[in-house]
Amino acid sequence: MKSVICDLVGIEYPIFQGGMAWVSDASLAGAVSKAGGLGIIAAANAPADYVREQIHLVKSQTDKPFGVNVMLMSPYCEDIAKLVIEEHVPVVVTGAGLPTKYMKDWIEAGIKVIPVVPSCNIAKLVERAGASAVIAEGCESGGHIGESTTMSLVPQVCDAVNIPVIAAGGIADGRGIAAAFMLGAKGVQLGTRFLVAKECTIHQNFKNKVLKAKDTDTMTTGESLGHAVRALKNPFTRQFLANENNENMSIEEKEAFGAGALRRAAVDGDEKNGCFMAGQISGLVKKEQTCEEMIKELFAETEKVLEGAKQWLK
Ligand code: TUI
Repeated sequence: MKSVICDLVGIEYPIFQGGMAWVSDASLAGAVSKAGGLGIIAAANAPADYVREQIHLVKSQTDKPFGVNVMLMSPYCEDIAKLVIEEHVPVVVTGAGLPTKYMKDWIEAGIKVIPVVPSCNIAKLVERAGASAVIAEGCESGGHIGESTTMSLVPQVCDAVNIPVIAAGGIADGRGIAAAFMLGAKGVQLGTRFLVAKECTIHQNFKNKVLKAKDTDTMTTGESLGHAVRALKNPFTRQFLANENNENMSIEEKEAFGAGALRRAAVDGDEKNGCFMAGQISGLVKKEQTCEEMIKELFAETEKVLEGAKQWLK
C-alpha cells in the first residue's frame, strides 16, 4: 500500500492497532508491529513501571516502530508523559482528552504525536500544537466515544486540517478500509478486530463474546456522567444504565459501580460483571487469526475492493 502514513511512521501497511485498556499489551502490539502495522501499547490507567515493562517487551520482540496510547484521564498521565520521552517511543497516540500541554516536550523529543479527535475543532487545535496526524474516531468504536459517526466525522476532519487523517470506528475488513480511504483518510485504526487476534491475551470469554456478537449487540452507557462508553450488552451494561436513571444514587455511587469492570472482562472473563468494550462492527468479526494473517487479509481485501471500484465508472 502507498500512504503518507507509512512514510510518516515507518510502517508497511497504513494500519494502527487501537490502544485498548487492559487489552493492548506488548504481546498484541509487538505482533502488529512485526506484521507491518503500528502496534500500540495502551498505558490506560496503569502506572509507569508497568508501561515501561511493556515497552521493553516490545523492543525485545522487534526493531520496528510501535506506539504508546496515553489515556489522558489516567491518574498516572504525568509519569507516562515523561516515560515515553525517556524510552524514545517513536509514536504517541492520545485519547480521552486534550494532549496539548504535553505536546511541546514530546515533539522536541522527536516523538510523532497522533491524537484521537472526536471533532473538527479539536483536530484543528492539535494540528496547531504540532500533531503529525490525527485519528478521527467515530462513535461506532468500542470504549470511550464522541458523538459523530465515522462516516460524517472523517471527511469533515479531512477538510478541516492539513495533516493526514486516520479513520477509526466501525472498520473491521477491507471494505471498511477502502471506504475510509474514499472518505479522505490516509490510514485506519482498528480495535475490535484485534480483540480476537491469537496474540491478544484477553480472556477467551471476551473473544467468544465478540465472535458471537450480532450487529445490534453493543450499547452505550455513561452519557449522563459525561463519558459515553460503548460495550457489548450484558447484565453489567444494563445495570449501569439502570443506575444512571436512578435518582436515589449519587454520581460517586454510579461511578463506583463501573470501577474495575474492564479488568473483570479482559482478565477474569466475568460475563455478568465485566464491561466488554467493543465496537459496533463486532458482528463482522468471525474468526481468530494471527495479527500477520489479519493484516495480510485486510489489505488483500482492500486492494480487491479498490480495483473493483472502477465498475462505478462504466
Ligand atoms: O479514549 C478512547 N477510548 C477509550 S479510553 C477508555 S478508559 C475509560 N474508561 C471509562 C471511562 C472513560 C475512559 C476506554 N476507551 N478513545 C479515544 C477518544 N478520545 N474517544 C474520545 C476522545 C476524546 C474526547 C474528548 C478526545 C479528545 C477530547 O477532547 C475534549 C475534551 O473535553 O477533553
